[in-house]
Amino acid sequence: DVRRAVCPGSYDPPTIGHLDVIRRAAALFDEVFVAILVNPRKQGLFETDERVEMLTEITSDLPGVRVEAFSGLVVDYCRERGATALVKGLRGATDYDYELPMAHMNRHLTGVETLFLAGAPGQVYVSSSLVKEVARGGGDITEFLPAAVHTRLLERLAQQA
Ligand code: COD
Repeated sequence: DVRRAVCPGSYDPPTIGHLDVIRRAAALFDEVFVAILVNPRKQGLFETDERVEMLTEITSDLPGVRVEAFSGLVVDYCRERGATALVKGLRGATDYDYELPMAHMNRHLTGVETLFLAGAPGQVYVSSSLVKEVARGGGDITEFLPAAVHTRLLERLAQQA
């Protein structure tokens, strides 16, 4: 039996925190689908295609990991891919409060389980939104992003300036 999991998120852009969760999920499951939510109501800094490219690049050393975009409900995406679990990172109580209702609702909908991985201690303050805010202000965020993502973020902000 092939064990499949989904790591869903916005990934705008992917950070070292995201990558840590994906790596650890890949060590636990045969196949991991990194699923980028297409949200037409929320304009991100990066287009969906760009997020797919970045995640594909930074996970290229991980066999069994695939990157895709999805829209609609994450439980339907899981069903289409034959995945029985969602894997999410927990940075702290705020993530927990946000994630718990979704975990219950998703299990109610299709029986899909949610596994929480404790965020790596040195990375629990890393988020896409903070990284973008600090980078916009000219702060150094090199160590929080995979190198390929860091380059793209600086390029994008320079374009906007
Ligand atoms: N350390 C550990 N984990 C981290 C870190 C870090 N530094 N940074 C991020 N993470 C984790 C987050 O906790 C989260 O689990 C995941 O990485 C993705 O984070 P984001 O910010 O990119 O993505 P979110 O939180 O905006 O994604 C939300 C979803 C897209 C998963 C959610 O909205 C969803 O499933 N939507 C689909 C529609 C749906 O099914 N809705 C009903 C749900 S009941």
